[in-house]
Amino acid sequence: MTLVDQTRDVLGQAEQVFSGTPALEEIVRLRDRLDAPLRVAIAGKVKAGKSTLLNALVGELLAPTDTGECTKVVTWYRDGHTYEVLLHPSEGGKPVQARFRRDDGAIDIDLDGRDASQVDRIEVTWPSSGLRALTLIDTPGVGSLSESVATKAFEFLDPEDSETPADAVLYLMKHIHASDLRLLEAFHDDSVANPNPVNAIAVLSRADEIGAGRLDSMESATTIAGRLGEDSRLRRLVQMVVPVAGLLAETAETMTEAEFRDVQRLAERADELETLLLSADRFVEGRPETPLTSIERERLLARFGLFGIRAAIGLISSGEANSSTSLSDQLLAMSGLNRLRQVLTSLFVDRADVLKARSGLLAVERLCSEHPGRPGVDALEAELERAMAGAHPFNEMNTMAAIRSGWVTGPAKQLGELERLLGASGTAGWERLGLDMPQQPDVVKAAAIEQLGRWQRLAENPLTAHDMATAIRVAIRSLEGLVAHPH
Ligand SMILES: Nc1nc2c(ncn2[C@@H]2O[C@H](COP(=O)(O)OP(=O)(O)OP(=O)(O)O)[C@@H](O)[C@H]2O)c(=O)[nH]1
Ligand SMILES: [Mg+2]
Repeated sequence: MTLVDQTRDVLGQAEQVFSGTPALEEIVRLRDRLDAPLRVAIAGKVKAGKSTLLNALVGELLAPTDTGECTKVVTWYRDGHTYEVLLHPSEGGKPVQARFRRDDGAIDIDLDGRDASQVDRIEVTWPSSGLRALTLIDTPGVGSLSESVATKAFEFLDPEDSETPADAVLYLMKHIHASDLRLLEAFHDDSVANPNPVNAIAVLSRADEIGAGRLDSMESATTIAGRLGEDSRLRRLVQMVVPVAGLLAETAETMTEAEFRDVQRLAERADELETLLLSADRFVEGRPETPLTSIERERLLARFGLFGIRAAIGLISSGEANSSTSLSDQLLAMSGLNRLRQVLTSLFVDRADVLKARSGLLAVERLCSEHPGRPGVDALEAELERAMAGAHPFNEMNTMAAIRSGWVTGPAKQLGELERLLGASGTAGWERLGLDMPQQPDVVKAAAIEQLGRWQRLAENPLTAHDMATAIRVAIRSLEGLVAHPH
């Protein structure tokens, strides 16, 4: 029986235990979630670049990145057959359909006179291949605006308080900051392991701004992200830190021919523009003899950022990019979005069933703890315990979290290998085994057998510390799984 089927059974049992109570509705919703795409929330401080990154990931300009009322409301973007926008009122009750428009920018939603505090969330259904595998949830920035918006984002990410809408989170940050860590901690729970990095990835956002627009900005961002990824405080909270220049990625994904031509015109005068490109103000106000008007330049700056304009001019003048397609491909590669997509696939999409099952089981656990005396709750809790303890993917997650929290100690290299075996860098066989690329099943199997022997000897060695041996035994099970079903 798969973990999802097992979760479906537990939810079925919960439905009986809570029939006739308000909790029933939530349980039905939880069951529907098992068949729907994984839900990933994009969170972070105000103006961290959340909506921009969402658009880049979808490959369309959907989420508004201005200062409108809608940026203060939690907004879901999901794939579907028709275009629809639903508003869920804060006071509860049925969602209402909202009018919306879309010209050539973000979706412009008419809140019909409501302000952000009167809308609990907006649900946008938008037919888009970029939303097929993941439903994305854009959250209002935490840390300024009004207190109430900030509090809402905290509640939204805290499974202890309410039904958690997200199975995983992408946390955007420009720098590591005490309040960033607090927000991340709020998203984690203590039931599977506390804190648990399995369903969180950090993005070092607006990476192009790190070197003040210099062309080596992305390299600096990669170095900083690597260092942050080694930081023990962060390692307890997220699986990894990926640098992304979201604006560049968004523009690369949605670049028009007219924009390409504008950059081309600038590139023809690349030499004269050098001093103009030293700062955004100079670029916009620049000399009148530049090929574009200052309004055109301002628009270009808003789309590409200073780094993006420089990079694009460089690629065109050197002849590396001679069409809008080749320019957008190269800017995309530079932006770090491809890497983030890879990470999302191997850590979230490929593991979607486990993460969804986890959300479902944790929600039932919370319902049980809220209704301790209710008939049937004890039996349900026992069933829950069986499902949680018996599932190897959960053991892998717990062990990974234990290593990350410093509860398992040992040589760093060994711990790194263990994490990888447990799926920290992806759950495919070759990723777990540390092979360079996808391999045929017989190659995976041979490598798994070789590594299995080594870890078994280590687990049996009386000098191996107890916690380490326990962790190794979980990894041994993972290896045995690969030997039986190499993939
Ligand atoms: N240079 C640069 N600017 C960016 C980047 N990402 C976003 N921006 C700009 O930063 C501003 C805020 O971006 P948003 O995507 O709206 O940020 P947000 O986190 O959604 O903001 P709130 O929802 O208001 O908290 C916009 O003007 C973006 O164009 C980036 O990677 N590089
Ligand atoms: Mg936003």
